[in-house]
Amino acid sequence: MRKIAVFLVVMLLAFINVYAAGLNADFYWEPQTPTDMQEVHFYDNSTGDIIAWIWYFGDGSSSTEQNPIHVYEDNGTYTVRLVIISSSGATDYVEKVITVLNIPPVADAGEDIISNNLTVLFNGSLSYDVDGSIVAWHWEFGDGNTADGETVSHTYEEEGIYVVNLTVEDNDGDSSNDSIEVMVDITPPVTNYTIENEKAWYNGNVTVSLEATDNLAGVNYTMYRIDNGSWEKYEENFTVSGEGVHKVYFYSVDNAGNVEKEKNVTIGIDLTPPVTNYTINATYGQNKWIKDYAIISFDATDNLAGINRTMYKIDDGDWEEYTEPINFSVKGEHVIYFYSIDNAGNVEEEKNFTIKIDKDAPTMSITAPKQGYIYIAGRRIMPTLFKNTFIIGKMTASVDANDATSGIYYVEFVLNGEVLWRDYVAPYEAELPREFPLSFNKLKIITYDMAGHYVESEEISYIKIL
Ligand SMILES: [Ca+2]
Ligand SMILES: [Ca+2]
Ligand SMILES: [Ca+2]
Ligand SMILES: [Ca+2]
Repeated sequence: MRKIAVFLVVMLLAFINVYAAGLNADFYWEPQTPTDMQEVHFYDNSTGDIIAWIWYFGDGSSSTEQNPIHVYEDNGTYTVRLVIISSSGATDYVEKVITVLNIPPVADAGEDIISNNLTVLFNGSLSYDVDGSIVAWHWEFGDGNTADGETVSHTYEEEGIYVVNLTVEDNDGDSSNDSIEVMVDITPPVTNYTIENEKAWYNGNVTVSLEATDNLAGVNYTMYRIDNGSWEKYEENFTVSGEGVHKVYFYSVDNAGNVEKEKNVTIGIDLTPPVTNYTINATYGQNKWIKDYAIISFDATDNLAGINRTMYKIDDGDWEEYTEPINFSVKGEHVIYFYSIDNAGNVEEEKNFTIKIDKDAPTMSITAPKQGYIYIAGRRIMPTLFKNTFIIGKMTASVDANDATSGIYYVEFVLNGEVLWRDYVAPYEAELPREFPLSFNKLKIITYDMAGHYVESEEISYIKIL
């Protein structure tokens, strides 16, 4: 009963106060829903003859300015009370509830990553919360696995491109996220070379082009080196020159940093034609005339690439490839042409030699003395009865000799087993020696050609008188 009475008195007084002074407390603020980092402008909107304002911001701090500015240190819901006092000493107050918002955190998962290792490090330390602190980092690695922590590492099972998501949470329970792309590439690029008309040996400059491919990250660059030269970055096709055996080394690096194992290609350049020599195996007579046949062989040598083939041609015949020694027995004079080609395609300048073959014996007929006649002073007088030959006085033996191929070398007159005379010049003759008073003789005449063939006469038996 007493309490109610006091309450009614207070209410009455208040009513009288307000009514008496026309006092009415009111305020508003900007911005309507601030964050805990923002300045909140409170504006007095009260009416009456006010001489003092007392603000209670609800977080333990206060102000006596008419339009104070206040910053809340933490988000939350605060009851703000404004008390006003009039010049007559009357008071009034009003309370309003202000909601101060948290600022959410900012997630930063870092830059996109290209890794040449299955194990990748992740760093979320660039994430921040301006009005508090980050209390949790949650990673989703894009392969179904997750982990928690500011910095974490994850080992992928296979290469690929993964989207990694980081979610951070601040001390007020707000969260945000950020995604990066992670390319895991552990396979080096593959570089291949191209040489037009590739072969073992070349007889000129060789142009080499390189092409590299990569599975994921792409090719960053390709390097090459010729022999012991310096490594060069490959930009466009290049030329290998100079006689010799060259080696070109090359490899590529991908954008993940995977380095291909060095490869190489051997390039042989041969600019020198081969040299061919010939050998003639034969029995030689005079003036390089060969008796019966010749075995012709060619021997070719080459500085680098080696002999591909040796070609030969006889007179106006067709070119043929030399494979084994040639047994050549065509009579007469012949020109043999030849050259070789090496495995690089260098062609030797054509060379030739002449070969002369005689396969036939000469022909011969004795013109004097003829068997079965009587000769007197060199003149044939008459035939004898039993083919006996009688020569009386001076007598010259003579022969008609011919050789169609190599020609006559000489005619040899053999008397009683001993050489009487050799005649090298036609007419072929020998004077028979004089005898006293008489002698029995045997004459044989042999004709030789230039190649060494010969023909022998029958033995002529004669009785020489004087
Ligand atoms: Ca925050
Ligand atoms: Ca790669
Ligand atoms: Ca050569
Ligand atoms: Ca002959």
